[in-house]
Amino acid sequence: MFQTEYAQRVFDALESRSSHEPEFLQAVREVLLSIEPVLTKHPEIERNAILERIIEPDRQIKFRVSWVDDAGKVQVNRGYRFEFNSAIGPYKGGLRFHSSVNASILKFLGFEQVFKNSLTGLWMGGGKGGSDFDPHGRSEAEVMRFCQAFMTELYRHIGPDTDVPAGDIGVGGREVAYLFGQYRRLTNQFNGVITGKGLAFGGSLVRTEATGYGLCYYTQEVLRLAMNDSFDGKTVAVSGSGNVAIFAAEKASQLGGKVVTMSDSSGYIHDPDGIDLNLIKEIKLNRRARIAEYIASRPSASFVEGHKVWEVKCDIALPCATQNEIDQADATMLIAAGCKIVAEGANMPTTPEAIDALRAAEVVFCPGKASNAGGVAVSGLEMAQDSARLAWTFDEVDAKLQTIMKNIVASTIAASNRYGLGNDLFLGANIAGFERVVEAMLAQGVI
Ligand code: NDP
Ligand code: 2IT
Repeated sequence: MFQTEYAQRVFDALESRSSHEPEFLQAVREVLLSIEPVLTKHPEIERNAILERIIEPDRQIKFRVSWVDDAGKVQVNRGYRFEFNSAIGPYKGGLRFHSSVNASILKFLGFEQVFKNSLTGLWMGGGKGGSDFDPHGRSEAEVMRFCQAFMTELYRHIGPDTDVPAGDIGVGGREVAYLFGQYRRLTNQFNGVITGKGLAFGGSLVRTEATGYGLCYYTQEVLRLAMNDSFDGKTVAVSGSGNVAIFAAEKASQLGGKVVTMSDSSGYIHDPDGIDLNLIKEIKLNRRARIAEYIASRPSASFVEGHKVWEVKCDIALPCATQNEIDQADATMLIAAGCKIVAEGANMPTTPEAIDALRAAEVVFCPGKASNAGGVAVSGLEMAQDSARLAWTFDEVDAKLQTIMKNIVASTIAASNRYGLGNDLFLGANIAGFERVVEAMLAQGVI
């Protein structure tokens, strides 16, 4: 499967140790396959056991989270933080609260985050954490008590120069605020220990919108360079209806696209007239309700239970829900329907077989660690503002986000060209992200 003996050996060893961690193996395999030209050109990577070190988290923290629900019953969840790599900055990456959370999923996310954060050009290492707690259906008070219990263990491991969490699935502004409050109470410190905070207490403008907006800025730049084209007049399929999906849909619409689908874990809505985003925000952000409620107010729309959005014809596909949500059959449908570009807003939403199918069919494929880096990039800008004790305007942060996303496109294409791989966004992202971390690890010695 691998061209180099080194990558094969490292992957085989990982596979035998981590056979119970399929998502982690999937993420590592993709990166190792992509960076083989770098291994061949730079034998010092093998001499210094960089691969062996980069696939092993610096630190793995697992803890019990005990809390009391509204009925007075004691609940126990698992909490985690995987501090993956800090060669280029403090560990940085989100917290996921979802019933499916386990070590494999958080290790894949932490591993991806190392290279994503590297691509932003900012000083951020990689980490990820979370819990198998499911906020759906929980009261405000339960969410607060859970977040306080979670932070009561996590606080001793994190800090503004050590490890800076943020949101991810199931963790938005509400949860970040409760987590921050408990950190402040326990440490008696007010600092930039977590990003995605409210604007009243150290948050950054544009952080809420950043992942979705950044995804569209990235996609817009790729459309321009690869096809001399734009969002204008394009039909866009978005999956998910959370933080990333909503603001991807908003920016895609602002740039002239027509977003016709959104989804949640129960199914998808199709609105051929274009999704009414104010209605979606009311249902998903204000009422925290199910997406099916959309059709009650929109006669033009339909709800398809238990299906994925990829059966709807589109020019641009923006998967913004979760990992492995586009499989080979979905890719085949997208290709047959004439989809031109798939840009990942979620982390690893496309299976390896689907990526191969899309690339073989010359659908432009934008890998998440590049295309969804806008969220963590603005987290990095929030850290900078917190350190400086000042706040930039919306336009200042938005302009910096646009520059970062364009730079990611440029640096990934440049990396791909350096290795004679043409303008390959997929290989280039893995190579460019990897090279910077390797440079820092080599310079800093055996750690
Ligand atoms: P949210 O919790 O705000 O929204 C998640 C959305 O995806 C919801 O619509 C949810 O539906 C749906 N979803 C989640 N899990 C599943 C599943 N197993 N099957 C089907 N649908 C599912 O999360 P975000 O928008 O923040 O995150 C979405 C993706 O983007 C994730 O992959 C995340 O890692 C990635 N990401 C997030 C960033 C951020 O800044 N927030 C930054 C970069 C990437 P339901 O409500 O029914 O569960
Ligand atoms: O996957 C991601 O990049 C995030 N969930 C955001 C991480 C962050 O630290 O802002």
